[in-house]
Amino acid sequence: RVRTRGTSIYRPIIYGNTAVVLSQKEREALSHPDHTHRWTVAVRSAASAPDSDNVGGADDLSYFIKRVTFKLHDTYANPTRNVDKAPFELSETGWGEFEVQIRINFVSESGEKAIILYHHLKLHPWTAIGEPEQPPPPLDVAAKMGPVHSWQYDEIVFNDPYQTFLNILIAH
Ligand code: SLL
Repeated sequence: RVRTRGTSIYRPIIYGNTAVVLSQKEREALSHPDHTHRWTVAVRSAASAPDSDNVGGADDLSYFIKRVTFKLHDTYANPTRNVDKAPFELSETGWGEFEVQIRINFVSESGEKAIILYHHLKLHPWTAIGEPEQPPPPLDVAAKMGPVHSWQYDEIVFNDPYQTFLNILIAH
C-alpha cells in the first residue's frame, strides 16, 4: 500500500450533545424515575449547512468512519456503547453531567489509528456568565428555556494518507 507524501487532508466535524428536561409523565414511564433529562450525544459532519432541528449536516460520515464508541459514566449499565453506522449518535436518559469519551475508528482501508475526543455532557442551561457559583435553574424553569445544546467544531486531519484512502475521501 502506498502512502502519499506531503499530503494533508481534513474532514470537518462537530461533536457534542443536546438535552431536554423530561416531563413528569415521561419520568414516571422510565425504569429510572430519578432521571431528569433525555440527551443525545453525537458526531456529525460539519461540511453541510446546519438546519434548525439538526446541528451539523445530515451527511453520512460512514464513508470514512467505521465505528464511534461512546464511553459513558460508570453509573450507566454497559457504559461502553458502540455505534457502527450513521448517524453516529447515542440517546440516553440521566440525571447528571459527566465527561463522555468519544472514540472514532476509521474504515480499515484508511490504516489510520483511532482518535479520542472528550465532551462534557451538558444538561443544564447557562446561568449568568461570570457567576460560576450560580446553581442551575430549577427543572421547571429549565424546561421552559428549551433544549440545551453544547457542540464543538473540530477537523480530523489525515497526514500522508494511503492513496486508496485519499481517493475515498476525495470521492465524497
Ligand atoms: C459525578 N457528575 O461526577 C457526576 C456523575 C453521572 C450521571 C453524573 C445515570 C446513571 C443511571 C446518570 O445520569 N449518571 O443509570 O442511573 O459524580
